[in-house]
Amino acid sequence: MADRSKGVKLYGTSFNGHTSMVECALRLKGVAYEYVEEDRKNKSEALLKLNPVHKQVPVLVVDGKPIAESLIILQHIDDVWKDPPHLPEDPYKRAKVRFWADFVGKKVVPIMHTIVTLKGDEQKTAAEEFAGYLMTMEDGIREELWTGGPFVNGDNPGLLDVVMGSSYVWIKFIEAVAGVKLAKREETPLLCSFMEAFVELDAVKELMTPPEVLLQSRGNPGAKPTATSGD
Ligand SMILES: N[C@@H](CCC(=O)N[C@@H](CS)C(=O)NCC(=O)O)C(=O)O
Repeated sequence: MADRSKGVKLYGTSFNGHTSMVECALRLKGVAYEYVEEDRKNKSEALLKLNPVHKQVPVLVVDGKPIAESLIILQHIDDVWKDPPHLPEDPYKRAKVRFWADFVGKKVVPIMHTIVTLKGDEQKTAAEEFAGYLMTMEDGIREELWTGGPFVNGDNPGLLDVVMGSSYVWIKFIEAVAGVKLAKREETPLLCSFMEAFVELDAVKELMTPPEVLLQSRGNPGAKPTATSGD
C-alpha cells in the first residue's frame, strides 16, 4: 500500500493547464495535498526559493523537498505513489509515453498559446498546424501504445491521459474564443475519446473548469472557481 500520508504542497495558479495536470495526477492517486495559489505577477518568496531556476509554477513539495517542471512532477508522483500506475510497466512503452508527453509540451501547448494571439488566415494556419500535431500523436499512440481501452494504456488513466485530458478544457476554450475547431473527431477519434473519458472521471471532474467559466475569468485571472484543493 502506497504511503499517502507525506506532507504534500502544490504551488500553482488558477486557470493554468500545468497546475491542473499536477492536481489531476494527485487526485487520481488519491494523494491529499495543500494548494497554494501564486500570483504570477508578484511571486512569493517561497516560490522563488523553491524554484530558483525557472521561477515558475507548478512546484510540488513533498516532505519539504521541491520538484519543478510539470512533466518531471508527474513522473515523480508516479515514482512516489505507485498505485495506480500512471506509466506502463514495459520500458519501451514508458519511453513512448514520455516521448508523447514531451511532444505535447514542445509542440501542442505552444501552438495553442499562439492560436489565441492570431487572427484570420494566420489563425487558421496555426489551427491547421495544431490539428496536424494531434493527428501525428493519434497515429503514434495507436501504433505504439493503445491496447483498445478507453484510455491510452488501457482501462485506467495514465500520464498521457493526464496531460491530454487536462488540456481538453483549454482546447474547448480556444475553440470558443477563436471560433475555430481544433479537436476534430473525424481526424483524431482516439484522442477525442481519451480526453472525453478523462474529463468525466469523478476524481478530476471538479478541476475541469468549463470553457464558459474560463471565458468569464479572462479579465480576472486571479479568481479560483473551486475549493483550494481544486483548480
Ligand atoms: N515548463 C514548465 C512551464 C510552466 C509555466 O509555464 N508556468 C507559468 C504558468 S503557466 C509560470 O509560472 N509563469 C510565470 C513566469 O514564467 O514568470 C512546466 O511544465 O512546468
